[in-house]
Amino acid sequence: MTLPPGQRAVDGFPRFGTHLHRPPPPVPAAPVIELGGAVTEAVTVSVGDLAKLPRRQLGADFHCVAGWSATGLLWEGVAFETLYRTRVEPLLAADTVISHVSFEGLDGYRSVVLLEDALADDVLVADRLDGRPIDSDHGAPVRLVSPSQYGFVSTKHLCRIAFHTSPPPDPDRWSPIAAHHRARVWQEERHRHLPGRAVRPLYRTLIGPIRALSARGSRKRPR
Ligand SMILES: Nc1nc2c(c(=O)[nH]1)N[C@H]1C(S)=C(S)[C@@H](COP(=O)(O)O)O[C@H]1N2
Ligand SMILES: [Mo]
Repeated sequence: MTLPPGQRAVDGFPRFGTHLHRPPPPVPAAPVIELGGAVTEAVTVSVGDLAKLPRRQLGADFHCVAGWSATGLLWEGVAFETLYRTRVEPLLAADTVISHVSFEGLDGYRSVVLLEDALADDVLVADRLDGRPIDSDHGAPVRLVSPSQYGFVSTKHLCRIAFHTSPPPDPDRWSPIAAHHRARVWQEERHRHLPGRAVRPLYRTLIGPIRALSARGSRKRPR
């Protein structure tokens, strides 16, 4: 099994976000995803309606920027491209050129990617993992999954997608661990200002403690 540079396989699929000990947000009774930003009119798509768009399955490994990889996951959902072409493009004015997309979670989390990366073939708005509805640990009711990019791109508990014609303001811009704006795992694009290799040793020492802190995350995935 080949993993991207600097990654190591872990057992199972830990809950391993930046939220650590915080419990996952409750799932609303009638969850929706808001489509907003540089659209002529913001709309909401119910998660139920989303699931009726043409569906696809995706087998992939999942790579956290801290260096662990969960292998052999099976996701199911709707390609982001399908959502974009059918629900977003009709809302764009003729002279609007989208360059960036942000994905926001019910817990206030947000990731930003280039539109061209979001439209890649392996980017899904997923509602199932390994044959079951996605549980709260992994992003219920729906999450983004972009396995060619580091895990921080894959916003869980997705509730809003915003479309931008220029890079949205980034409060973490000057942080040493500011997210790389492409975050491609095979290019080891971990951070914006630091070479990917440079942070490997530090992260490696943190994986154990982070995993322990991430209360529900130490559970092994049933096979
Ligand atoms: N809403 C939300 N999404 C999130 C995060 C988060 O804290 N909140 N953490 C990100 C990070 S850093 C990683 S590695 C993955 C972890 O996914 P998992 O908890 O399913 O393992 O979720 C990403 N998506
Ligand atoms: Mo991560």
